[in-house]
Amino acid sequence: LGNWHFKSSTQQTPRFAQPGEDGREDWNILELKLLADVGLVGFPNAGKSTLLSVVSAAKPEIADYAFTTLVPNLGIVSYRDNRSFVMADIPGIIEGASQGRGLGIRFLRHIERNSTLLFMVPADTNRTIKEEYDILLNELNEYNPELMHKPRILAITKADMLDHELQEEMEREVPKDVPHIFISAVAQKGITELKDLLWKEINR
Ligand SMILES: Nc1nc2c(ncn2[C@@H]2O[C@H](COP(=O)(O)OP(=O)(O)OP(=O)(O)O)[C@@H](O)[C@H]2O)c(=O)[nH]1
Ligand SMILES: [Mg+2]
Repeated sequence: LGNWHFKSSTQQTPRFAQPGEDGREDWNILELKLLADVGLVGFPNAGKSTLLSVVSAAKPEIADYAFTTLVPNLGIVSYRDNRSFVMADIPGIIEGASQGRGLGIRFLRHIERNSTLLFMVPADTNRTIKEEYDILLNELNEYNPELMHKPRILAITKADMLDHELQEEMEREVPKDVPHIFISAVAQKGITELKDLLWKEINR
């Protein structure tokens, strides 16, 4: 305590203070991890930022090239009866991300603190939905197996590009062990149902 601390009406200028002690010097590296209720997981161009821009007031950059999103974006999604939840749009993940390919694990860590993961596979993928979902799942598992315990939902995005027949065909090849939904952020299809699904998982 310095001399200021010992000041009183009768000791207006105390000339004493407690002796100082040795300090400690440290270097610390702090890691920021975003905290959100829902984390978007998908390849580049899956439509993650577009979805965030449709369900929240966030204004992420959107474009038809890979790695448009370079830093995570958060948005608040309003839900029925004045409730809301937080959604995190993170940069796209590619095969090998857990080994550092693409933007790699720098952003996978942001998924660790999201309570529910929304996997997004575009309807126009040149793989099958299941193949692409499995690659994403594998990258997350390689990065941190604990991520496998988080509730997951699979959204097949850009469903406006599918006609009824194509969608039925895809419906048959969608992985069965995860709840799925066809959505189109552009045509606002399946968005309310998606929010219902997410809300249910978040509050499970
Ligand atoms: N037809 C159609 N196109 C869409 C839809 N959603 C997104 N797109 C288009 O897909 C492209 C990629 O969209 P983004 O939202 O930037 O994709 P992203 O997943 O955020 O991509 P990265 O940030 O690179 O990881 C853009 O050209 C969008 O206009 C959709 O529902 N329907
Ligand atoms: Mg993006």
